[in-house]
Amino acid sequence: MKRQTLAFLLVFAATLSVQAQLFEKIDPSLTGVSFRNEIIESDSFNVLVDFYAYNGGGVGLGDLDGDGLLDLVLTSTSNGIRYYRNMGAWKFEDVTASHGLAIEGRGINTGVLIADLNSDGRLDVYVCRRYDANRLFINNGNGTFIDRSEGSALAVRSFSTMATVLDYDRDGDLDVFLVNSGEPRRKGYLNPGVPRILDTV
Ligand SMILES: [Ca+2]
Ligand SMILES: [Ca+2]
Ligand SMILES: [Ca+2]
Repeated sequence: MKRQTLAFLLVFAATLSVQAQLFEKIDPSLTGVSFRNEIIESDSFNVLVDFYAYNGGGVGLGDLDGDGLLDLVLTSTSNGIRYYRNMGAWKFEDVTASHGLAIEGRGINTGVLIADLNSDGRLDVYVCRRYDANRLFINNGNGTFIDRSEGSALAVRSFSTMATVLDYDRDGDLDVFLVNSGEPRRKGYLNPGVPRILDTV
């Protein structure tokens, strides 16, 4: 019995050892991804006045420029968003400002959705926000973006937490489902199709 127990422990330890090797932490000084989700508290913004103050940011992955490598979009509570282009070999370049994905002004960023929202074959970016409208960025086709929030039905002011997509009406394009901490708590947005997507989604 003791031998069986010892054998079990050895196998268990070996399994843990193998599992421990599955991931390796790569230092931000090597990857270039130094962005942090900072939550800057104040008298007017803290968990006592906003129950969702610690909701956190989001992580989006997708090949935004079509070079075959997954690019990275990170959002944060108090210090904006970042768009990191994947350069290969675990190197990333911050192209947020040069590629049209910066968000200025008030508001808190929460989840980020990466999906082809206008059905042109290129991934678009949708950022959920609190204290401001959600933002819709359409891919120009080369990994640069244009802010098409204004006039879009997706510029929702409902303290959104996260969005996801599904073809709810089975018409071949992606519709959006939003989860909010404000009202309405949940809501779906049907995509009317390519010709109208930039005006109303
Ligand atoms: Ca890429
Ligand atoms: Ca698109
Ligand atoms: Ca649809």
